[in-house]
Amino acid sequence: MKEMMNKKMLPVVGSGYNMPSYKEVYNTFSWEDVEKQFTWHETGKVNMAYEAIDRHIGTPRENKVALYYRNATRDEKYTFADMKTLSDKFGNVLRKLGITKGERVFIFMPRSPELYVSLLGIIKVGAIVGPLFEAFMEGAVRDRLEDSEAVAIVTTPDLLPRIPVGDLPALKHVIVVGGDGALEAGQISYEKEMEQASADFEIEWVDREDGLILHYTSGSTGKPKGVLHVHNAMVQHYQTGKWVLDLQEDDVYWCTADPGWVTGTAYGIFSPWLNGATNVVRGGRFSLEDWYLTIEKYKVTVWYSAPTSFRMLMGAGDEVIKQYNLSSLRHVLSVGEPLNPEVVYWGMKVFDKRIHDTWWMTETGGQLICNYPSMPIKPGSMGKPFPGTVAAILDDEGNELPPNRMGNLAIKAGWPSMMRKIWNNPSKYEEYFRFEGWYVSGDSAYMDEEGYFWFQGRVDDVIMTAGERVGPFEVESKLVEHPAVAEAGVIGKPDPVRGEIIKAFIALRDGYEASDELIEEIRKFVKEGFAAHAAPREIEVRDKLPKTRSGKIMRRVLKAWELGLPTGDLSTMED
Ligand code: 6R9
Repeated sequence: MKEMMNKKMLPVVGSGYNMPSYKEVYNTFSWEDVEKQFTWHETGKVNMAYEAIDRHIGTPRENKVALYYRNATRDEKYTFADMKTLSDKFGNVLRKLGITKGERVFIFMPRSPELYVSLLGIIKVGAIVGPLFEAFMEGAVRDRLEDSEAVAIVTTPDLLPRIPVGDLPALKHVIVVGGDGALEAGQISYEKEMEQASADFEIEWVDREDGLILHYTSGSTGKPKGVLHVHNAMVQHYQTGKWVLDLQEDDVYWCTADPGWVTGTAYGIFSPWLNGATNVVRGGRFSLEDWYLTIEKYKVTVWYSAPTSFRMLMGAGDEVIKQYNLSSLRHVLSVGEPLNPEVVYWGMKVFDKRIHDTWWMTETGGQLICNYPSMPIKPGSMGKPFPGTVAAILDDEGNELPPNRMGNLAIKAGWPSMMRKIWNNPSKYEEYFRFEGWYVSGDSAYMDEEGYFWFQGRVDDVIMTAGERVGPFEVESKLVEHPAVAEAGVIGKPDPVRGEIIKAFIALRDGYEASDELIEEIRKFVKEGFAAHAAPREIEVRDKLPKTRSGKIMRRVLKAWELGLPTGDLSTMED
């Protein structure tokens, strides 16, 4: 099967990247050299918000735009100086409420400048910030606030009904952004407090190992896990911003992720601002035209998005792209799910850019396996480990496997942005480190002879059919190469003879109708173009596939549907 994978290389395009050749730095790089660039290396006084914002004050970046914000009704910009003043003020608002270091303060609202100001202010008082997707319903909000014993939450009037205040004894303050409705006892107006707050603020210096952010992530069973990251993560956010995002002084950077997802904080806030980059934030749902318009309007140069979005753009056809001027784009990246080779080739065709895949997880806090702009890439591969980190494929006993063998993707423990705990759940944390010295990701992958890593699926998604191990991703990638297929999710369905058979759920592109002939044609397409044993025996057409808010196809939900089993925690599923 592996031999069937497309191993075509795409060479480096352009020059002048921050990162020299990968080979050159892999063996010489040290995280300690990165740390030395921060003053806290000597003073011991750390705060992420200081490094991301305040540090630029008094430098030529002071009046540079830190944040461009736009939604249906607002169009605004904020300099680094503005962000400092506003977050200092919000820090004072929180201090007045008595909020102190280590307490958990949540944010539950749509993307807006106030969200970013709040997040920085929370960090400035040394509290731990917990960002939530605005689409969470009451149960999801309750689980997270209860588990973390949050003392305050910043939200909007629309979302207030979804916060079960009465059930949350630890929750003392509800800060409401916008709206002129009457506030109830315990509710505080953001605008009123900000108006009165002084901009004279003394930041809370913390230890590099102190808590910074709590991201809840769903597993396949049980309640969501609270993944805790610490201020030290900045070392990774800073350096990956240099070498992976390739942020340079004049860049206008757009990360499309919501801060409810780790990508929207690590790479939507910390990494770009640590590097002093101009950050674009767009509010509202995905819209084809508005996405291209955003790139055109701000002359976005570096664009970080997810396969699901790229596939939607691809599915809409190339005509629409011609109506926009996207020539500002210099560097394009993807994360969250495997990036199908088809999408990479499409990117070459329509943007004349390689789309650089990056692999990492909520738990890893930062990018770990990437395609670097200064490195030849192989479409379909996640790339190579970031300098300073070691990745390997382990068997189920923890032994390292040779190239081309599928197994557990693991990272040598100890990179700067690694999670420091699972809130209230030490045994869950330890499960990740069950093989001495390794963090076991739960992803299944293999490494080729040249050290490129190839994603196969979550370990529990890998299919065993007639004695062959099949990674669902390879089959999905072949399926979306067919002109009629917009999206595909592939699962193993129990079968008395073959162990499992391959079943595909697909959504069709606009203009295609489901029919027996079309299904048979798609099956043949995979069989002949990829591998006979990997052709789905069953193909079912659906209007939409179940996806997380970050765009991941939820194979476990497909499987539960198929087997008529409970679907588990669905709080992160898209509507
Ligand atoms: C950042 C983020 C983590 C899981 C991870 C893997 C999948 C992420 C990927 C990828 C293939 C990539 N994933 N990036 N799979 N290629 N480039 O996504 O965090 O939401 O915690 O998800 O996402 O399965 O284990 P998170």
